[in-house]
Amino acid sequence: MTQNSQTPDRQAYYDRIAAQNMAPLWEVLSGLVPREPKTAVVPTVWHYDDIRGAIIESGSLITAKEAVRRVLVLENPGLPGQSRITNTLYAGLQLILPGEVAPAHRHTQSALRFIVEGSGAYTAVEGEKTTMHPGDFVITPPWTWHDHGNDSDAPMVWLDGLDVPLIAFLETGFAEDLEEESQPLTRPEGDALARYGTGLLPVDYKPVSKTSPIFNYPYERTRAALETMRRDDEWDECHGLKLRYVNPATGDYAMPTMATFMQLLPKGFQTAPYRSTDATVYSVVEGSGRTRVGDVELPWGPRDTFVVPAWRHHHHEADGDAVLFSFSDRPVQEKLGLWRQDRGNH
Ligand code: 1HN
Repeated sequence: MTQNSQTPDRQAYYDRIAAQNMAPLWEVLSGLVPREPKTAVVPTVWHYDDIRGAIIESGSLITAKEAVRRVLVLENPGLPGQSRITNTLYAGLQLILPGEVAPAHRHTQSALRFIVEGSGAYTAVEGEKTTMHPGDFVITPPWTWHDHGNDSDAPMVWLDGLDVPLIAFLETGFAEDLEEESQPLTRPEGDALARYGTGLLPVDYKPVSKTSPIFNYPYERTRAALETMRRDDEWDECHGLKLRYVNPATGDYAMPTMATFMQLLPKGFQTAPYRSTDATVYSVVEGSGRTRVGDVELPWGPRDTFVVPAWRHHHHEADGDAVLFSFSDRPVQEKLGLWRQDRGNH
């Protein structure tokens, strides 16, 4: 699939057929069908200590109500101005101050929240509130009413991950606002976790959506699972100890378009080289270390966010025990039979 040479008569022909809304495939074929994924996404880290000042400052510039969602978008420097952290995913850090409300709306984009700083703010989804704590993984399924509020006495910051670019590509975005600022609550807090998140399901339960019915996976439980499992001392050479969040009603990923994971890398662990076709966003919960993507070194510590592009060899190094949350578009790729991984250097 080599590029063909341009001659004056060919160019004249291309100009003529362009007027008929046609173009020669042979001039673009190799770009359309690359030998392997070529990505504009650049490996990047956002150090929380460096950006926290700007996040807090946004709180004095605009209210959550006026902003609707007061978020600093984490823009991949390889995709400037596109509100993307990867080709298919959006990420941002959202600030909500004590007493504020981010008004209720719904949209077809799926959202995840991963709590980074503060405790005690809530999100309400389809009539149920959940109080959020650092390390909790919280879901807003497509087309569900959601509003956030902070009844605590400290600012709260979380990482938002959405499939916004993917939905834009598919041209399937719809959204609407609720008339009231906060939605009416119809179920007690903790109802979903009790109903679906204890290894039990209501006897006649049939999944009503492609998203997990659990909408807060508390860090306390996730961390305890990792801590108990580490006693087996069985470490995957590429991942350490890595768990995926699951929809208990189907066994599938918790969300239809975004896979979410939590992994433990013990003190001093260095993972083996790995790559996969799903560009992945990481949020560091505990510990420090670095991820090497080719020649690029991404040093990280607690609350940092970093992104590894698709199909780029990388490995992680943990200084002390480290816990990493991550998400990607892997469920979409798997359902289309496209997902690939490469464990090792060759
Ligand atoms: C959104 O609805 C939220 O509900 C956060 O908190 C970030 C980014 C793009 C589009 C919608 C939220 C968003 C968003």
